[in-house]
Amino acid sequence: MKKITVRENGSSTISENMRNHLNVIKPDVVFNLGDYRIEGKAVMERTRKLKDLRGVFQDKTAFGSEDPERVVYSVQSCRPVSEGKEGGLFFGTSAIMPGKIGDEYLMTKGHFHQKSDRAEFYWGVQGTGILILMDRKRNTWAEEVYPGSLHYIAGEIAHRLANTGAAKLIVGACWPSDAGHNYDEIAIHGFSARLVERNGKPELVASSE
Ligand code: PAN
Ligand code: ZN
Repeated sequence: MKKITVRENGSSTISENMRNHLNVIKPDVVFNLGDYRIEGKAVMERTRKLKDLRGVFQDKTAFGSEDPERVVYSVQSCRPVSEGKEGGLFFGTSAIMPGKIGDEYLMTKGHFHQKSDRAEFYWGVQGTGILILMDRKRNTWAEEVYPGSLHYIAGEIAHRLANTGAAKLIVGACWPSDAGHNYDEIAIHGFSARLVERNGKPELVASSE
């Protein structure tokens, strides 16, 4: 993981010394439209392997027969301010590998935000997938994700991405720097529906748990 250079007081590291009147400067960060990598300052990356996703997939036998070191997804994020700072934004990408565990598509852990009223935008960049959403009453629904699709995830809505295609799924995201992640609720109670392949197609089915 790359070290993030964010100042103690949470102010932006990005080009502060270049903010002189009438200066025209290069951006400190670039979203590379060739490989969809974020390059530049204050960029960090986290990779999730199967061993990090115990309890996420329903089919424990299929899960157990897989290589725990298999990479499921990675998240890059540009964090110009400290995590937790009110008023800032983070920009990120999630890249989810294609494949299934049993009949369930590879997917992210999923979370509510720690400050649970904080919203987020997702947008489809490459590949095809499904954004699984769940409200506080445990109603679960989903939106199709494809290049150009735009998804507004309101506060109090848990969210999880699944790759239903044959290629890597890449999704952009923008969220408030004070949103945080609450993984515990999903780790304990899960979503109330699972995304499985039925007759070659993705289908949301009520969880048996
Ligand atoms: C995304 C997610 C990313 C990985 O950046 O963090 O897709 O999913 P998990 O965090 O559930 O493992 C986001 O929603 N940020 O708020
Ligand atoms: Zn989120």
